[in-house]
Amino acid sequence: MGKILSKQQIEHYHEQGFVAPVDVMSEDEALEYAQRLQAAELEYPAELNAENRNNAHLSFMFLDELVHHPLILDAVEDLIGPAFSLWGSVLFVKEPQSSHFVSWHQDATYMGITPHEFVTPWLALTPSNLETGCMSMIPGSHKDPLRPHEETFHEDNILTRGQQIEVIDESMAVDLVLRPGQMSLHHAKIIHGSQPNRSQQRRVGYAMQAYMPAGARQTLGENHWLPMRGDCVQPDFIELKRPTADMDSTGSGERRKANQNWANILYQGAEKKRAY
Ligand SMILES: O=C(O)CCC(=O)C(=O)O
Repeated sequence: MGKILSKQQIEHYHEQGFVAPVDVMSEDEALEYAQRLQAAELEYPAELNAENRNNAHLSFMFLDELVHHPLILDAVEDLIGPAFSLWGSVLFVKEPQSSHFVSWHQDATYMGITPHEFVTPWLALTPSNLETGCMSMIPGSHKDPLRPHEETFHEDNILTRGQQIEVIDESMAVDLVLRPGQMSLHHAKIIHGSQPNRSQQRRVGYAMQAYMPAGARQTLGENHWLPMRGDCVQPDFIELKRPTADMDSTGSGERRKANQNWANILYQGAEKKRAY
């Protein structure tokens, strides 16, 4: 038994590459966070539109709260040990009846972080199911070497390069159905993706992407980190500061810096570049 996850859940993560569902908060609490997101979108539309959903925890207090949620951090500790920091976060929003999807991919491919032992908690703020376009995983695929990804730049693909793994046995896929307030945690190398949202409601997932164990390093860009637990300091580590109020100048500056670094990393060697 870990701090929060059972022995079976921890084994499942290491064997299958993911664990779900894990209860984090009540459904009502999660829906309140979804409402806070909508209020922030109305107040600061340019800061949270479809092209600007990376690292918003550096600018918004309710997201800073989520990336520091003790239960989420306890689960992360159960999987990667007591010392870790946060690389970044992504709001994955699919509007009602929209065509946006996430192709089969492995996070470790373009993130530039080694070793490939980082973990992403994905918290559902609204229902995530077959109709709204939940994530699906190929169990055990994190144990194989990274697969080649074709860069499609498909306009409905949410990923930066529309990168996708061509040949997948989809009959193996496991769908991660989550109620608001539940999370999944997935491994850096697991093959995963998601289908469009065919429902009448928004599908909002908050990916804390990702928590890095001590010793992990960025190899394609600058080492920007938000320390979380234990000692993760390294010589060229650039510690990001937390916001003290929504859109305060500290947080906004830190977010700009982190997003620019991300764009440099995620588009390295790409033929095209999107606005995010
Ligand atoms: O939200 C989705 O549908 C996909 C998210 C994803 O690929 C990730 O969190 O790594």
